[in-house]
Amino acid sequence: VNVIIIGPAGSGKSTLTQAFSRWLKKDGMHVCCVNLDPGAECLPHASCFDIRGIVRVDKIMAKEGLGPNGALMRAAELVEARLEEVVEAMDRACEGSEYRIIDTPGQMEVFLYRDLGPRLVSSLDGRVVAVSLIDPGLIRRRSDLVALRLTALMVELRLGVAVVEAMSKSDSFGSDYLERLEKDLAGSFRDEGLSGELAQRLEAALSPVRRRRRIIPVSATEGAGMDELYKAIGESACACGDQT
Ligand SMILES: Nc1nc2c(ncn2[C@@H]2O[C@H](COP(=O)(O)OP(=O)(O)O)[C@@H](O)[C@H]2O)c(=O)[nH]1
Ligand SMILES: [Mg+2]
Repeated sequence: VNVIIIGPAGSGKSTLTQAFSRWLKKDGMHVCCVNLDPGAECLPHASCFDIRGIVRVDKIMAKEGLGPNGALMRAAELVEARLEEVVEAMDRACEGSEYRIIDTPGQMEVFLYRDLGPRLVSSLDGRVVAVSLIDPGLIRRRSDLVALRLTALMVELRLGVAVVEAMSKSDSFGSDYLERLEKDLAGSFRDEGLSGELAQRLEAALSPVRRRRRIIPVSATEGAGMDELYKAIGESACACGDQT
């Protein structure tokens, strides 16, 4: 199984990659972590394959005199141009592993909205499930949750893979937090003005998705929710019917 971790910058992708791989390895599973973030400064996980061996944002900044954003875009371009080679090297590095966890660039638009994500996904061997991470720190009002959940749909649309939704940093909120949020969503958004109105309409349109896909709370720092995450990934991988 290939598990692609996607989410906004700072949502906890790299930390989760490390925690989840450690949890899987505890049961003797052969796990391979892949770093696809050319801009990562230091990583919490030891990766079998690291894109920084091919392209590094800091080197591009120094060599081409670009700022961090420009250099990241340039890095994505370079990776896209050498994608075949990247996938081959990644496959070699991960040979024999049952589970491959792929950590994506800090800025998710680099992976999601450019060619990189869709092209990479279509070159992966075996089943692919994406974990769309929601950062609880970005939720100030109910319409924020609706907006953040659209990311999972965008992942489905752009990558065409099964998606599991998880909320990171569950150690920072109470155990009934998600339940309360979901209940809240059923109420009126009128107090949130124009964006509330739109959020309410989106929420109504999306409620079938919401019902089939529960948000899984996970804490990478405390190792909580890993079993549920594993189960949800397994179920999604089977549900998409690909038996390779
Ligand atoms: N409290 C808490 N903080 C976390 C957790 N996971 C990540 N963080 C913090 O969130 C920040 C961003 O994490 P990182 O994994 O680098 O995010 P990324 O940009 O999505 O890869 C770091 O300061 C982490 O220490 C968690 O489970 N609990
Ligand atoms: Mg990261």
